[in-house]
Amino acid sequence: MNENKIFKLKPLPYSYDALEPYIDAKTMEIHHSKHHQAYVNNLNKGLEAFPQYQDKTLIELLKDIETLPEKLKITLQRHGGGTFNHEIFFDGMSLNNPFPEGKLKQAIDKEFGSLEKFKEEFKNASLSVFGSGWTWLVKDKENKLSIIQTANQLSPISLGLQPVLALDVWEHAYYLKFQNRRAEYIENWFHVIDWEKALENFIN
Ligand code: MN3
Repeated sequence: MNENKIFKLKPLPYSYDALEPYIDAKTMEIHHSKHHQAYVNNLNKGLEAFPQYQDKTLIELLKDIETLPEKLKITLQRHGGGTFNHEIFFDGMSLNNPFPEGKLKQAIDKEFGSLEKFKEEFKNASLSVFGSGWTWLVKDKENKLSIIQTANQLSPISLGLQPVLALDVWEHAYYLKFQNRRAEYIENWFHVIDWEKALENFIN
């Protein structure tokens, strides 16, 4: 494969320990350098046999997933989604922007009633993901917000939805620190949502 066509692991915009004490450095290191890297590697491997698709961006491939040859479609569902979803998740965390503002705050108040009610609904959705998957705050083409779950690594992009916030609820995202206590992981994640990044996702 041409060097330029190879997808690369997106670096974290902060250090592994930047989200302590809410998300621990060891989890962040393994999650990013092992799990996320493996999705990127497998995406590149899966694309090797399809040179005619190597000029496309990851978002284009995920959007057009239904038009892809079956084998490539599976690669995109698993490893393309895995690559993209983790970028949204990791880029969406910091300790710097703890409250929603502007248009996103208005949209959350309109759709859910308040930030607290949004959190309650998001938490319940995250607790009820069965098996491995994700919880998302997404917007549709009319800018309407909703909370959805996706199984495994299916990306909202492939459903025609724009991700605003992503929470990884695969056990690898929290097991080292929280073991089976997913509720505690979710509560801690609320402290590290980067609401400015979420606003950027919402208005773009
Ligand atoms: Mn993960």
